[in-house]
Amino acid sequence: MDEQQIAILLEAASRFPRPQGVKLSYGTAGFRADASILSSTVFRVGILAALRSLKTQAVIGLMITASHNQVSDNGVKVADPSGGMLTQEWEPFADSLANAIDAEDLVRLIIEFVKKENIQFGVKSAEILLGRDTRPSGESLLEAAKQGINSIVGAVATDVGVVTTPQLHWMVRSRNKGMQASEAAYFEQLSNSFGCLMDLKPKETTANVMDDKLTVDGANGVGGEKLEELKNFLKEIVIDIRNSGKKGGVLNEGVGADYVQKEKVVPHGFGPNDVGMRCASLDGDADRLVYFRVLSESNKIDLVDGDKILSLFALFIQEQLSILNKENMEAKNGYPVRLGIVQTAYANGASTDYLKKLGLEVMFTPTGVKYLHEKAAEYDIGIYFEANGHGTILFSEHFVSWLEGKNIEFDKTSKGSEQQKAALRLLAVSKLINQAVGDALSGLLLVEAILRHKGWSIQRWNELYQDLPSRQLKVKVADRTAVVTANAETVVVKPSGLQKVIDAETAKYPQGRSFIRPSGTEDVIRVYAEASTQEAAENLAKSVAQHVDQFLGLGSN
Ligand code: G16
Repeated sequence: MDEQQIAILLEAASRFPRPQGVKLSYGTAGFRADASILSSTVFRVGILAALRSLKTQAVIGLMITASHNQVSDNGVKVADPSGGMLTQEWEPFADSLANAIDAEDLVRLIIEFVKKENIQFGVKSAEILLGRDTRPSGESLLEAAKQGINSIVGAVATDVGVVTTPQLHWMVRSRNKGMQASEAAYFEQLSNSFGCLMDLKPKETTANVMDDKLTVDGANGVGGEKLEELKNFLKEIVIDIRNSGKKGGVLNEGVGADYVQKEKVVPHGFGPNDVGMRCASLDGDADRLVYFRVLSESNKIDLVDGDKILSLFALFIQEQLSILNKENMEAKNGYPVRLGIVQTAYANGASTDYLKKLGLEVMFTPTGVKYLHEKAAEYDIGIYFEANGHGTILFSEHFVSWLEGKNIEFDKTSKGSEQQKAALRLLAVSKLINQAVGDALSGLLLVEAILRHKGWSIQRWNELYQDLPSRQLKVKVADRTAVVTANAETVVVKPSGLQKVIDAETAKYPQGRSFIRPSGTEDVIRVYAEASTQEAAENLAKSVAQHVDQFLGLGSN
């Protein structure tokens, strides 16, 4: 780094002083906090993104969002060249940059890191795609990010405007693959592959057993707005969008996937007229998706969560593979496709049992798609989902090339056969489902395509297995970092003695299971409990929360 670069950085950094007494950490999905204290953090992440682009010689993404958090919060996360999350190896650097005391300290850290990583300046320019969700604080924070990027000589910031988080990740991935990265290209890819799956529907299910109409809760965020545009490209599907933010509702307040999944009640804007209908809910930046059915009992829903979306996808993929393999496995050149499932400790126990009964390999990782994604990428087809509705399906490049070759072969030998249709369906899924990150819009279209393929109603889908009753609570504590967990967050290592009391509480309930973990996006400890009845799950969650409070809390429970 030359003197001129150092001088530019010092000058720019002095315009973004760090607020006193705030310690931030990169967390489950980037930095998140009250928007009013984030300018210096976002400025510094702008610098980090530019350095990452120089290091990888590829396009990097920077997204301003706090996803499911309240509207007054905001956050920032970085997308790597693959379109996935920032490599975990750089997270400690992100932490130290965000917490650098002043401009001099910041520049010292940058110089050290540039040397350690051998980042070359002036060889190639850096490019960063910038996106933001609809939060009112987004515009000024985006400006801070631009200034961070501009303080690295040769770095260019391209503002793609208001987008969903998965759209930005998709664009980064596409750009680095030399493909079109516009929003129009995204809508086109999703609608074309959805159309392809519709064309390949078995004839006998075209007489509809299901309702064509889907009603979507847009969380008063960017997802509803984008779905309004996407639906113009779609045939064979009627989508009614509510809570699109146009009528003045507040982002994530009594609406959205996080609210619906955690509280298991109808979101605002839905009511008795919707009883029995197929409904879906997106979160604030449209990377999570859950479905639900309004029950006649006031305010209650049947929740169809990420685990059930995962199960539907797994079932469909497994069916297509078995059609394909009928011929393929008997032939000498059969491809032993490795299909893997990845879940977290939040997965309902009944979903894991169901997936295992299908004969599938199920793996567990800690919470956060960055962990699930990494595991799923080890398979030819890796399906990962968190119960909260965040997930996707990854197809290895090797498997996609094999499928493409197979399809050409079928064209010559058995055009229009069931095997060819299965190959084409799998290829369409690999294009429809976002390969970069969990995406509520592409996930929604795949659910809709599979339900139409099978002629299933939401009720039929929900009957795949019956969820064990569960309850989630949060506990405010003085310092959430005091909780340290192990074994994919199922065991508390610190504070010592807490796991013992959780075990003792859990043992009191048939089919009881409970764990706690520090949130990576809010200042709380999360408590999860599952048991054979709803009352038992509630009681177990409550007593574990009380113990957490006694060990670490503010004494409010
Ligand atoms: C983010 C991550 C998700 C994760 C969630 C957990 O969601 O992207 O993978 O499940 O955080 O949050 P916490 O650590 O607070 O439990 P989102 O939708 O807020 O970006």
